[in-house]
Amino acid sequence: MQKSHKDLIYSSPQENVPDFQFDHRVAEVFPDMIQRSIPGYNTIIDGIGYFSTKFVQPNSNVYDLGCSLGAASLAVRRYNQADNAHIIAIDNSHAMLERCALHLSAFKSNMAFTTRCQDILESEISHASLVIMNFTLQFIKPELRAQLINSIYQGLLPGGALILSEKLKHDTQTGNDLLVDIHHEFKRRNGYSELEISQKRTAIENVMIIDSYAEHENRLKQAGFNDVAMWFKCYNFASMIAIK
Ligand code: GEK
Repeated sequence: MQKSHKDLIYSSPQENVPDFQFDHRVAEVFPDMIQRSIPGYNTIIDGIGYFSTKFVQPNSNVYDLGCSLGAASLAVRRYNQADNAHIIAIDNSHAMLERCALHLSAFKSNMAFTTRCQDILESEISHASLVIMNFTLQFIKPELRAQLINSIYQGLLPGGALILSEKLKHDTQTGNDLLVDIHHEFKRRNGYSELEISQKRTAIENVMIIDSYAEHENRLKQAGFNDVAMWFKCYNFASMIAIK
């Protein structure tokens, strides 16, 4: 494993905060950034590994879409013994994928893997027993999300599942403000300053557009998933499992 550094990207004042990008600077600090920013991240990764034992079928594909450094793929490979299953980890950030390949190859497993530097909107999903989108859909243009969920549904085998984790918007202003506030408190307690929190917020606001749970559930149901369960929620972060 390569060493992960402390996330200090937004610790000094920036005159114009540019839009957030998954570049080399972010890849270098990503494990620290994601741990200190997403409540329950480790629980979700571990849950993905556990669920994979229920869904991964022999001779099938598993897709990790927007894999970053490969934490979800690693959990699946750690938990899973399915014969001849293959994991395909996809990310369009070269910096992320380079490190992901190193992480995955450092861990021995029966499950073969391929890494692909590709836009997930252009990735063919086929013969899949499990598809994972762990905090990735929120970075896809809202108008393109339904088509992506439809193509995942089409590429899944009967009985296959999509695990979808997202930051959520709450329907009412007061409720939403409370969830945003407690999430910021979570970040403060993890050592982020007010400046870091507010500059990160500015950087991400045009890049990460979040939906409500109802919007996700409707989109998943429209695509054909008739069993959608929210299995994790903490503050405004949730993970759903949608079964074909
Ligand atoms: C984890 N799943 O640790 N095509 C491919 N990749 C994309 C695209 C796209 N169109 N858009 C964004 N990404 C990971 C965490 S991070 C979440 C996922 C976060 C990639 C982007 O490069 C980044 O690596 C990832 O999606 C989102 O379980 O940082 O909040």
